[in-house]
Amino acid sequence: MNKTLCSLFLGAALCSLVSSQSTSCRGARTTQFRDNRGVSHNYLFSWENGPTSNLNLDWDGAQKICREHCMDLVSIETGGENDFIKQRIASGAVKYIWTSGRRNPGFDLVNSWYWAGSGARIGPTNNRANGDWSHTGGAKKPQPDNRENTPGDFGYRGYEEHCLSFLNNFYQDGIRWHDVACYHTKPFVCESQ
Ligand SMILES: [Ca+2]
Repeated sequence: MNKTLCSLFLGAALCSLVSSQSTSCRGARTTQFRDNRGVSHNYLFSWENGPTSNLNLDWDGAQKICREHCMDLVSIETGGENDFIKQRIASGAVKYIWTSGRRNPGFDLVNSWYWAGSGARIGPTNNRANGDWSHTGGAKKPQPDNRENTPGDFGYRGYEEHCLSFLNNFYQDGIRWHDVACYHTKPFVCESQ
């Protein structure tokens, strides 16, 4: 609600209370990172920001919190940005995080990945140079493997793995990208575009 409408319907005092409680777009602890192209974006690491420090959310819930801060889940655009995110995961000893990476359910594992935050496509996943996919996972297959939706694979539950997470050395593979079913709850990283 904008200020004028708010005053009209709620009165100035209540209006100012409402506005002080909608902390959207300000108040969150963010960090700026400037990539090698000279582009700067702000990042919110859920575990470093007081009100979100203990939150583990599914992908939709995490994206909703980012939106409330006028951000999106993080989209990786450069190797430097990828390293920056990984360093923060390592220094916070965070087990895993959500990014904005997505694949539409039912679409193929190779050509259908994109960043929901920036709208950019992720290159074909069968070229290992496109991104930071792990060489392994719960079923000992290179990522993305859609393991939870692959009958016979370890941990099969019939859910598509169509969200992109960094896992922190889960499979002795360092901090790497994995396709994960979106219902899992995790800390998250938001980014302002
Ligand atoms: Ca997987």
